[in-house]
Amino acid sequence: MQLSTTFTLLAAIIPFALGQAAEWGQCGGIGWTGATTCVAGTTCTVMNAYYSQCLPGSAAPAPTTTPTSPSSPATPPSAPAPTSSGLNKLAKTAGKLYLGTATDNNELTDAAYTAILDDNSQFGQITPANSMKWDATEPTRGTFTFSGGDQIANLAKTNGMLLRGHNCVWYNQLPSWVANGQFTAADLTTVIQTHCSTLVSHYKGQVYDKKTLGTSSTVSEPFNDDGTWRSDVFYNTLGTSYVPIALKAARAADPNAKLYINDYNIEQTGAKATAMLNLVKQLIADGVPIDGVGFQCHFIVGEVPGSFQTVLEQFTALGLEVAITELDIRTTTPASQSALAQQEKDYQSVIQACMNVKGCVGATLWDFTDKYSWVPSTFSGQGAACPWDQNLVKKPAYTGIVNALSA
Ligand code: 9MR
Repeated sequence: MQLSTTFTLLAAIIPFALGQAAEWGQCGGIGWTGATTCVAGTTCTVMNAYYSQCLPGSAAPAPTTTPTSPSSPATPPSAPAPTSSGLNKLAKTAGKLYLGTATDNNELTDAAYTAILDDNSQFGQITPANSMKWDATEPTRGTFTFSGGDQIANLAKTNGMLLRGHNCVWYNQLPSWVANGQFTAADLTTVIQTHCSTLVSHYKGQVYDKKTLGTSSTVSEPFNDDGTWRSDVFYNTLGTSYVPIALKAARAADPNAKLYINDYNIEQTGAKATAMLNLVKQLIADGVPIDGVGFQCHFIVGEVPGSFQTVLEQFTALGLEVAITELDIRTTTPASQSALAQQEKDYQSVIQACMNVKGCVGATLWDFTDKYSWVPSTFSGQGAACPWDQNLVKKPAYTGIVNALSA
């Protein structure tokens, strides 16, 4: 699933009555030739110009014609009533789908860590940090291994959490047979289609509740920071066409999965955000399935971009949903008291931007504790990026998130 996109899987699919789309099924959209009415108890709802879906409830009558223009941003499904004051419960109370975290398989033997991870009042969604990536799932061509990803998917199911897949197509963590494959365009097309299709099919319906959305990255990090396309095996062999190839394969594998593109340094107005906007506009114009854009939000203390909310709104204005997919805010270590105080403000402002944008469905921490953060091994002398510290104790950053979710 790593073409810097994210797709959402709807859980259970109710068998559909002849001539009517099933609950959660597609019921309209440009190019759609299937059923345009929904089974009883559901309503055909325009998600965007290219995708209408049968959602539970009986509000407006189902459209009988194909929409021809983009609709308003998708509204997150209503959230269950809160039962406690953990981050996820607060997020749901505020109308978001979830507050989630990344996790990794090697962390799951740490009982003190899993005691927090497994608390679904804190986290309502998890993303596997590594175990659904290409090197983990198809290490040799045609041989798929899902054991690591399944462990995370099963954890989500056990804990009543949403699952965001990560990812179909990404330049990084590719096995050498892909990265150095010397493919023809036709061969690489087949390789992408097989990988995305097999991966998305395997996790089809792997979420706990049919009323909620599981998500997976389909395409990740297609751009350089200056907004030009990243040079990798996909772009160098197929040009920009690798993006629709992956998205279409994912949609075919699970029509109910929401498809996202995911990137970093698109959180502020500028060349890279503009490149992503232009990409998704083109995908929509071409009828390519795309449901949302993920903003990774790997930030630095004191440097959270002021234009983040504006950028989120530029994407939701296209009828897409948006999500914060990999949030952490790093600083020089050891962190000073003033840095931790600034980090609290920074977490609050990032979450507040999502709160202020209706089409922002939720936020995912890129792990919740400094104990397992990717930052120190990548940025020498940097770290302390998460809301819980090395000892699994909450930092001021936690309060910043609570303040935004409670505002
Ligand atoms: O958290 C992941 C870390 O364990 C891996 O070593 C690293 C390798 O590339 O990938 C990290 O996750 C990345 C994510 O998949 C995509 N966006 C950037 C994340 C941080 O590097």
